[in-house]
Parts: sequence; structure tokens; C-alpha cells
Amino acid sequence: ATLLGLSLTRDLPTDFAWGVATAAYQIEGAAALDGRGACIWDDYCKIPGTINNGDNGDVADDFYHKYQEDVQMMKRMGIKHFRLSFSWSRLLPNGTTDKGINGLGVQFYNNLINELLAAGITPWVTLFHWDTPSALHNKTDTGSWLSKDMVDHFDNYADFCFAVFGDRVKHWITLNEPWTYTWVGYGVGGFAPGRCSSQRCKDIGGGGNTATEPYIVTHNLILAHGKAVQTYRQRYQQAQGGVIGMANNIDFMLPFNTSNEDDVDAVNRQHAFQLGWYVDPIVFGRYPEEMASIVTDGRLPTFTSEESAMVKGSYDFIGFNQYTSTYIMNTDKPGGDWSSDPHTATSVYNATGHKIGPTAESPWLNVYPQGIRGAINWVNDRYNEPIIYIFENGVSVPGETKMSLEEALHDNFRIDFYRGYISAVIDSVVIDDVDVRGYFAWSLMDNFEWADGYSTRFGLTYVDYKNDQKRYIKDSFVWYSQFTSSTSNPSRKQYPTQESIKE
Ligand code: GBH
Repeated sequence: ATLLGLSLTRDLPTDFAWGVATAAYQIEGAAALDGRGACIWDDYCKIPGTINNGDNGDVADDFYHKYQEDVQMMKRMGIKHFRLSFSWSRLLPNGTTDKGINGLGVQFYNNLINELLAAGITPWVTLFHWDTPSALHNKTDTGSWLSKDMVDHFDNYADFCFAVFGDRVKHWITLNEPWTYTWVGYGVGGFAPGRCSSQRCKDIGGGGNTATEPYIVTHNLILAHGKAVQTYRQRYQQAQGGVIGMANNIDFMLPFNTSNEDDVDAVNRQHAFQLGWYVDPIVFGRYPEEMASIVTDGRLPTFTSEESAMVKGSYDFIGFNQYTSTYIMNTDKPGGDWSSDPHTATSVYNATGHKIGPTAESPWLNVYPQGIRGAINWVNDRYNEPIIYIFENGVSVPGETKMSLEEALHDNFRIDFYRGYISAVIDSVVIDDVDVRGYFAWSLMDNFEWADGYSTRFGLTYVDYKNDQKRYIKDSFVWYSQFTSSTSNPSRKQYPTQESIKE
């Protein structure tokens, strides 16, 4: 319902899932402890010049040792849903069950899950947040996800997780942002494994081919997802009663010139080349028409009819992460190797240098709250009104890198960000009538921000890396906690205050 055109937060379903999100490599640390095998991010961080300040995930937030404290903190803050990822190589150090299961890894996730459930917090588990086991990656000299073998390896790992943890984990996410893994890992080489056509990738020894490899990697990721979902449905879902899907990403596009129809078309095309690359296959069983009509030289794979049947419908919800928005212009002559570039084919990002809204500490992140509502509506329209989850949304504060701890705790910029984006999400439910069922803030705490290392902070909680990874609640966490617990759940009479969290 709306009143005077305003959406009322209390009109959200009372079971709307408000949560916080994290990922294994970014928080756990304990990289070489208790039998964990290496992953490609351990390897990538060792290459000079890849990560700001030479940082790595060896210690990170030391969540491996501090998880009980963190679960209790979430409980105190009224958090009811926690998105985490499993480290594949902590469970299966050599990548597959036949090469050995790490009992201490199983024990860690069992303890964590049990601690969460005892605290009344629902775990949402991502199976793959970019940390491919090195043992699998290094098996072929071309890089693992280039090989179809990975489809079976991932299925083996997923099957193992469903069997061991599925009695308590009822929300599964197969892959996090396969676009980012593909494009930044194999298109521009800024993330592990650092493969691409440019000089940079040659310099760091990655090799690669931007024109071809992203298409292959993505194809194998989608098949791996489809096969794991098939396994879940055939062997576990009925007995365990959970749900499964993917977490994609979408940078929302706006036409630079709204009266230019070519710019308007470019918007749709760009969305199709990013989120659509992954979601069209799992909804329709094929790649987007927008891609097939542009990439006509055989580089875009096709699904066999058997594969198509396997991936089509392999989701219980459509999940995505949303952060930024960009103006886009059509162009007939995009710069660079456009025809080989699934990222910029026939469109130009931000061609004029105009940004939408203020920029965060992360240069790619422009603050435009209505963009998340636009993305939700684009997904809703294209995919026949699915159940939608926002699995990540958050911001780094300009200048935070250089702030003192005390200054960083008063993160009004982040509060403004969340207030704007969350109210746009609520509008999409209450005004636009889209079936969004949950929202996760990225992130519970500051963590290893990939190539930016620890200098860029996305947390609701401050982590003091110089002092035993000690945690401090930021003002934004207090705001998020008060907002979500006071509005979405009428049965909750009390919410935390600045005073009550101090105990
Ligand atoms: C998410 O990616 C990730 O899932 C999460 O792990 C991460 O911590 C969080 O966001 C914050 O970054 O340098 O030009 O190649 C968000 C989408 C896509 C944003 C890749 C950064 C790199 C742009 N990301 N992008 S570039």
C-alpha cells in the first residue's frame, strides 16, 4: 500500500530477510592452518604488484578464530540472516572428495553453523566466491575453469556440502558474481587468476586471451551451477526442504541521452551482456539474443539440448548484488578490441566522463540509490516476475582509508547510502509490487577487499588490523540494526541502541 505515494516500510512482508554478507577468503584467514589447501587467491596475492600494499588473506579478519564473538555480535545487533561462503579448499584441500576430506574444515563449518542457529541466525551459504582450489586450477596449463572437468569437480564439492551441511543449511547460493570472476579474472586480469590479452597479464605471467577465454569460463560456470542444482533437486531438496540459486551482479545503466533511442537500446544490451549472460541461460536455457546477435563468429558457445534442459529452470530465486550505476551511450565504433569484449560490446560506459552521483572510496562505485530499484524492475520484467533477493549492497566511504578509527566509526556517508538504497528497495516491493524477499548489506565487517587489500573498507563493523583484528561497531551498523529490526518485524519490541551495544 502507499500513502500519498510513499511506500510504508511496515507493508513489507514480516518475514522479509534482512541480513549481512561476507565471503570466506575475505574474512577467514587461517589460510595455512588445520589442513586448508591453497586457493587461487593465495597464489595471486603472491605475485608482486597484484594487490594494493602487498596484502593477502593469510590472516584477514581472523574469523576462523573469532567466529563465536562475531556471531554473538550479530545476535546483539538483531541480525537474523547471515550470508557466508565456504572455502572449497578448506573442505576439500585437493579439490575433490576422492583426494581427501579435511575433517577440521568440516568441523569449523559445523561449529559455525551450529553457533549461528543457536543464536537464531539463518545461514545463507555461497559455495563459490571466487576461491578456486589451486589443486584444480593448476591441473591444466590453461587454467581450470577453462576446462569442462570443472563442471564435475564443482558438482562433487556441492554434493558433498549438501550431504554434510544440508540438514541445517536451507539456503544455498552456487556461485557469487560469475561475471566478475569471468570478466575481471579472464577479461581484464585485475583479479585471480589474472589472465587476459593485455601487457599487464603478460607481465604478471598470467597469459590468457580476452577475446575467447571469458566465453569458455562462463559456459563452464553456468554448466557447473546447473549440474549442482540438478544434484540438489534429485537427491536432497525434497528431504531437506531448502532453496538454491545464484548471486549475480548488475551495474545499472541509464541512457546518457534519453531521447536517443540508440542509447536506450545500449542500456538493455549492456544489462544483457552482464547479468543476462548468466540469468538468461538459467531461466530460458540459452544465451541472451542481444549477445548471440553481436557475437556471431562462433566464440559464444551454445548449449546442447541436454545442457539447455539441465540449466533451464535451475533456480528457486534470482539473486543479485547491486552497487553502482553508470550512464551509457551507444557507439558504432567503440574503442579498443570491442568485438572481442563482452563487457563493452557496442556500448560505452560513462563515455562523457559524467558520473551519476558521488563516488565512493572505490572508484567504480557511484552512489545512485534509484539504480537498485531500476535493476530490480529490469530483472522482474525480463524474467517473468521471479522471487528476488539482493545478496549484496554496500559502500566504501570516501577518505576512510586515511581516517583514524574514531573518525571511521562515524560513517554518515554510509548511513546515507543505506538509507537511500534500502528505501529504493522498499519502493520496489511496496510501490512496484516486485517480489523481493530479502536484502543483505555488504559487509558485516571490513575485510580483504580483493585487489584493494585492506585499505578499502566496506564494513558495518570496523576491524583494527593493527591491533589483533579487534572489532568496533560503526554508526552505520547501529542505524542498520535499528532500521531493520524496528520496521520489518512488528513482533520485535526492542532494538539495540548505542548504549545497549556497549555491554
Ligand atoms: C562484490 O563485487 C563482491 O562480491 C564482494 O566480494 C566485494 O567485496 C564487494 O562487491 C565490494 O567490492 O577494477 O574496473 O575491474 C562488486 C562488483 C565487480 C566491483 C568488479 C568491482 C571491478 C572493476 N565488483 N569490479 S575493475
